[in-house]
Amino acid sequence: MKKALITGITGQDGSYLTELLLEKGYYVYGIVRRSSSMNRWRIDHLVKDENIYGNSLFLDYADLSDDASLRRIFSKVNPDEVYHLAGQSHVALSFEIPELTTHEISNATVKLLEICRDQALPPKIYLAGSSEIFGHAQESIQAEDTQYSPTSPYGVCKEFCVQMGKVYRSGYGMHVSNGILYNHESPRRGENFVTQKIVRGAASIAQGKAEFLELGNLEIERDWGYAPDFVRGMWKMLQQEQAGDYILATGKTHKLSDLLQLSFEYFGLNHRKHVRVNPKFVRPNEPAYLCGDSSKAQKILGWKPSVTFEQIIKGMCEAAEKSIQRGKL
Ligand code: G4F
Repeated sequence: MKKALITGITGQDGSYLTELLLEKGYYVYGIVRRSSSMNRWRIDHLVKDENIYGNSLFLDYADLSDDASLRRIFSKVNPDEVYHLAGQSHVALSFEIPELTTHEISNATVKLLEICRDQALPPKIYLAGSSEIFGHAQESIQAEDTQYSPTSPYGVCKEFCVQMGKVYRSGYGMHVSNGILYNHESPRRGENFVTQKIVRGAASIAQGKAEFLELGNLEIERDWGYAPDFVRGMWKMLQQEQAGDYILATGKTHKLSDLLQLSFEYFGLNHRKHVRVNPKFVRPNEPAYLCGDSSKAQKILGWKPSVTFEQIIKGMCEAAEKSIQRGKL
């Protein structure tokens, strides 16, 4: 049985990846931060399952800013594969806290790469890159060789990690793959990302708990995919003999107004009557449009997206409706 170590196991991608790896018969080790408030709801069903937790799934306290705790876990686990998903993941927030973003994304990645390099048998490594590295790209559809032109501290840090991944791959012959992922959503998406904010905002308005939803830039267009599809791509990258950089994207974009229309209509509402712009949610700078070409992943990994944008948003609306029924929204 292979052993996988996941940083960021409690996040959207970490939770789906854990399910996938457990299905595939892995031992999964997750690194969790010690904190006064438990934020493990995405993996709660696995932790509460006695057949899983303690048998094939293990959680260890460590922190990416704490060298000793990380090294201890590596000595204990000796992982075959490392999926590095942790770090500040909110683009808008990176303008507010650029230093912490740099620390959590860039420094932490170098630290992890160095620890992996020190292992007797360095594990295969997945690094979570982002379409934000393309920023104001010249090409309307970006591929792996499109020039990077990030527009946010987050994008710059992610470019740094992608470049570092290449350096460790070419310099030390390590198996480091960069996943350059476009937006990917699911019912487990955090509430401060626009899909979940809109779905839950519409649900609140439908219940009479609010009258308006305040958003930032309404003129954007994004390539939104489905998170469980994307974690399949991460795993496939580490099953290749050669490491590489891969874009995971659907190749189809939608406007924010499409997202608003689908979500509000699901709850029987007209979004035009309930949405207003609040400048506090407008970012200082950002790409208006991002669309990815995943031909390389399709050809080499045999990866392709399986769920449409409409299905993703419907699934998120259904999940919000269930939360309402359980009195949780
Ligand atoms: O949902 P978002 O916050 O995601 P964003 O910034 O694109 O980042 C996500 O996808 C990246 C991959 O491309 C990841 F690397 C990153 O970690 C994260 O998962 O915003 C999507 C779009 C933006 O253009 C934003 O300006 O929606 C626009 N938007 C408009 N009003 C808003 C809002 N976004 C948020 N979060 N909140 C708003 O009120």
